[in-house]
Amino acid sequence: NPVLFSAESTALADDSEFRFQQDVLAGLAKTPKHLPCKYFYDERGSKLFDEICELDSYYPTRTETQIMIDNADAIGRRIGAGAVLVEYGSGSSTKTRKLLDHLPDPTAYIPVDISEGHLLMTADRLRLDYPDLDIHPIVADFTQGFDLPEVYRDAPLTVYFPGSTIGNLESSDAVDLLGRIAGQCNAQGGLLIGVDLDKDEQVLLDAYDDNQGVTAEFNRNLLHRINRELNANFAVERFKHVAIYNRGESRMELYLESCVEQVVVVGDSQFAFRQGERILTEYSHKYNVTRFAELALQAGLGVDEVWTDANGYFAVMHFSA
Ligand code: AVJ
Repeated sequence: NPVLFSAESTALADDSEFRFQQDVLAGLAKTPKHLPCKYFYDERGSKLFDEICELDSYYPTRTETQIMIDNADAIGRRIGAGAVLVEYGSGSSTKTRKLLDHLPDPTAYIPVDISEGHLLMTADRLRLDYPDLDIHPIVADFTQGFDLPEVYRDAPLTVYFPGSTIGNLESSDAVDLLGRIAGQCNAQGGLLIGVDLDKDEQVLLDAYDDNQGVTAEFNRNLLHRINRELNANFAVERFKHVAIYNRGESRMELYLESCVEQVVVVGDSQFAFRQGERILTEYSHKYNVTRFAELALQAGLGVDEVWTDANGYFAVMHFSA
């Protein structure tokens, strides 16, 4: 029903615009200033992220994809027949195709993403290539929880959470989210998750501060989005992309650093920046397999099987509740 659908998506859009505004105003009022990384993914941000994934220096996508290809049969067997696959943060669903191609007779694919246009376009493309699969996109911020269609209640449900997006969360938030996933996947189902592993610092710095400046543009795009959607006046060229590795916390930290002392207007509010003051825009935590398994266990998920690459850069892990 097209009328019902457009009414629903308008309500969602209004609600998410309001939340975006609240989160930005609250984040810029904090010391230190902080903007949630989930807001990177407007249309332009989703495209820039896809460009990052193509960079030679950005090892996670290519490494994870290769792990999926090399172990497709074993992963398919682990997930089993007739599965409903729910993907958290599906983006362009590129890795999912490798998975779908090796699943025995999957029932449905439910991509969940915050970026509506990108999600619906991806779903349409998938429908062309997988005509027998029930494809049911859900526009949602998966960190806030969402409802699954009732029809699939009795099918084995696997949550697919690739890309090491879990690395964006601090450990208590990661445990909370893994706990909700544990509640979603039933006894015949499980969780298949991509986890980026700790590694040589220079490899990480090259991946998060690429020499073509794509990651810098991806980071600064958040300010363009705030200007456009929240009536703000960030002079975007006066903020520079900074990527540092925090060894104590095993994480990459991305910032936007003010090049000068300046005042920025966002709607009815004003925010002062000192020269060199940074806005934290993203954490990307790096784990090792044991530490991640311990974290998941706190959420009631037990590890079944782990696949990695020869360099030990990345892990794909299967868990059951
Ligand atoms: C999509 C969160 C997995 O942390 O590597 C890439 C996002 N940020 N380059 C990551 C990202 C900068 C990415 N995740």
